[in-house]
Amino acid sequence: SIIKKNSREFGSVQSDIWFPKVEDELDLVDKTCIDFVGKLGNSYPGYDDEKYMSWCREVRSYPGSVKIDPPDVDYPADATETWNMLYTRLRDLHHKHACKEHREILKELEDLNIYSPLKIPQFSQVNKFISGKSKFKLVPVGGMINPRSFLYGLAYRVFFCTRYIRHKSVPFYTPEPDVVHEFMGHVPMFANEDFAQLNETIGKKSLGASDEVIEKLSKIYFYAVEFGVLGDSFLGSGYLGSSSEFQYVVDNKNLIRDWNLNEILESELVLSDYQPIYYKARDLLDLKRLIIEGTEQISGNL
Ligand code: NLE
Ligand code: FE2
Repeated sequence: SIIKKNSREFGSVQSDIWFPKVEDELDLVDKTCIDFVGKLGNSYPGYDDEKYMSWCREVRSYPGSVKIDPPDVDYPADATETWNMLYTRLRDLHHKHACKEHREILKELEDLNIYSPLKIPQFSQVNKFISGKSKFKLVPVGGMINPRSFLYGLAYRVFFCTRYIRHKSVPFYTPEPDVVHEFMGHVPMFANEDFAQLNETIGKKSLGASDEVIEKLSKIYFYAVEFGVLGDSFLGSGYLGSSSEFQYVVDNKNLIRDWNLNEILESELVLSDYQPIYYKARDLLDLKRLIIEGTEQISGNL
């Protein structure tokens, strides 16, 4: 097999598995998404709402590129109402329980009128904001892409991100990433340099990695970024965008354990229900340290 060597940006990553050598090559990753509609059939929320389904299909099919921000999405009134209702509920929970880094940036986003209960944020404005802070940027995808492609993005400070919104009939929890999950969960933290580094660290270890290492990195990402806890405040995007799971984790602190890499690597990921266990670090810097050490340990001689 051909050994591709990348000596330009990542020192000595050597692998015969394809990986992007420069940011532009991220446009070539496989962005096929998990087909929740196909999987759930007529129990998919909104299945019979033809207007909603065809609007979603159109938004999801936009072929994103790292080279240019997408044009703004035209959100129908229904979508904005769902956003408004969830934003209002979540804001209260965020105010009380989200970690201070997340709270501070959310406030800044509101002060700049990039975030508001009245309109769903647009990539153009959000990208201007976060790229000024940490050089992270959102690039549109249609749904949940495969872990390898997703992690490859993080290596270049690119966050593959959805732009449709969940259906109004089942708003409080969804297994699928949507704008509520992305904007209320993930996005604010990308303005934080330590968090950006933590993500980039996981991403860089994925470049050209074996499937086994990709699976381990995904678990670390999952328990740290999607469902992590910092001391007695909350960081995980997986519940920061879900008013029902957010309340659940706040009410069930007995489910929160100290970070434990071996346990994490042995666990099975739960993708369509509240988590049975959450892991915590002392604070963001502690989590960053745990990620650097953990990813080092599993990718060892990469
Ligand atoms: N369960 C989350 C929510 O309802 O916002 C979405 C998780 C996406 C990975
Ligand atoms: Fe997510």
